[in-house]
Amino acid sequence: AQVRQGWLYFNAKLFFISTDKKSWPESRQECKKKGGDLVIIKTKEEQDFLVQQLGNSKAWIGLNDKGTEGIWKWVDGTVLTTEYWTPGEPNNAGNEDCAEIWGFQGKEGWNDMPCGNKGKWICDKPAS
Ligand code: 2F8
Ligand code: CA
Repeated sequence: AQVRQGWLYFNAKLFFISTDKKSWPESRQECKKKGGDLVIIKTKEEQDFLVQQLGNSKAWIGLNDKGTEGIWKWVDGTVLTTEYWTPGEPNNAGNEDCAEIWGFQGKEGWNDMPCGNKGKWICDKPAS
């Protein structure tokens, strides 16, 4: 992908994958500081692109069910339509209200995790 100041250009959006690790709320703040937000994934193309970029790692995405258990919402307030959970997820294994994306081979997809856990994160913003 084309790189612009640390952001990756793909399908009219810019994506930033951190190397630092932070909680989900802290990760979201970092994205906002850079003029974006945690990533919203609505197409298979974007999902596959991010899995490819992650390689054998994982990162927070802009999806949570903090408001109502089991009702997953994107950071822009929209509800889930197309879902890319990894098989067996979300399992709320110990109060898991925030979502991450796995690039792990054979387990590609989303997983719910405790929001306070520290992980890498992915931001997006419009390319225009
Ligand atoms: O096996 C999937 C399962 O793996 C971990 O729990 C053992 C994850 N939790 C943490 O890493 C804290 C779960 O979210 C995940 O569902
Ligand atoms: Ca889980």
